[in-house]
Amino acid sequence: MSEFIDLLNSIEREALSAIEKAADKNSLENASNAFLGRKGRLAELSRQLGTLDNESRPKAGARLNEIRKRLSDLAETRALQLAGSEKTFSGIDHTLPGRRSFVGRRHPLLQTVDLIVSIFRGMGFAVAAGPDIETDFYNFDALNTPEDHPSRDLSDTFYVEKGILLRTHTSPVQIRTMQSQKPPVRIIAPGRCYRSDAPDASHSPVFYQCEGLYVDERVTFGDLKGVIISFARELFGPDMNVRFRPHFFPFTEPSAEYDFSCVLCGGKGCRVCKYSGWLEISGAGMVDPEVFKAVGYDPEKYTGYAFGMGVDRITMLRFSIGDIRLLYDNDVRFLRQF
Ligand code: 2NL
Repeated sequence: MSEFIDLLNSIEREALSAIEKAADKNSLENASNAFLGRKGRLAELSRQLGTLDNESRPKAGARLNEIRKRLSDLAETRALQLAGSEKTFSGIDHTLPGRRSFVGRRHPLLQTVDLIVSIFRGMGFAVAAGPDIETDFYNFDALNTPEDHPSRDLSDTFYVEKGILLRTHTSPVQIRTMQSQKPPVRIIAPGRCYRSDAPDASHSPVFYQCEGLYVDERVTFGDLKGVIISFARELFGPDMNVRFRPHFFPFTEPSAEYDFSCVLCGGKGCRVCKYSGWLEISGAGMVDPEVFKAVGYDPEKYTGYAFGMGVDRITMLRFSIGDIRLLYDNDVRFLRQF
């Protein structure tokens, strides 16, 4: 009798260790089958119970059942452990929330360029473009700018080498367009410009400008005023007023600077317009006959107007941005707001 119990005990130890050591589903199944299966060690011992005497049989049977229970519990626990470690091994926790993807957007300056372009397209203007690196002919000479004009100085203009520079306005685009096509020409030229300015709240060495040009027979200053007023009202609303003040530019005659009524106070006077009710936008005028000569247009036959505007200034007014440098820092915490 005790021999049989000893045998049971040793098989139990053997089985416990085999199940414990099983490192994957397959070896666990093999160990379970070897001891608990229909043709396994316990089944074999169960059959041998019949050879025991009537007194020993119930005790041995109870012990056998106890072992069977213990082993199948352990096999179950081990199977769950192995299933758990397999999940970790896959490296993916399907219950984690997803990562939010970063959605970019158009830069506020280019949003303003798009808006300006769409307004002028609506008035029949085409969009022209040209190189950022220019010659002094296209940037200055063709625009009737004197050889000794201060804007040509090294302190005002970035030179790449003698006679080659970063354009200080987009006028060269208009000169190139006039050289390559006959009137009528009705274009706007938006783009990046460069001036050797120390950066502060209202100056950046890189900035965006949009110029406009209309050349045909019998174009007048009245046409210019009409286009600028329509633009102002489409941009900032129907209550907008525009004011022209006499000025001088080498490339236009007569020339004017133009102001919009203050976007913030509507003309009543506030801090933004320095209590004048007006905001200076840029300059405009009738194209100087000298410019027409430089591009091969007959100044007796054609007249035209040209105007400029600062895209940065307009962007700052649209979005109430107080410092131009914010537009060039490319801090996403700032850019995300527009
Ligand atoms: C400003 C405003 C202006 C022009 C730009 C222009 C272009 C050609 C011919 C004549 Cl091709 N004029 N552009 C005209 C008036 C003003 O820009 O404040 N500039 C310093």
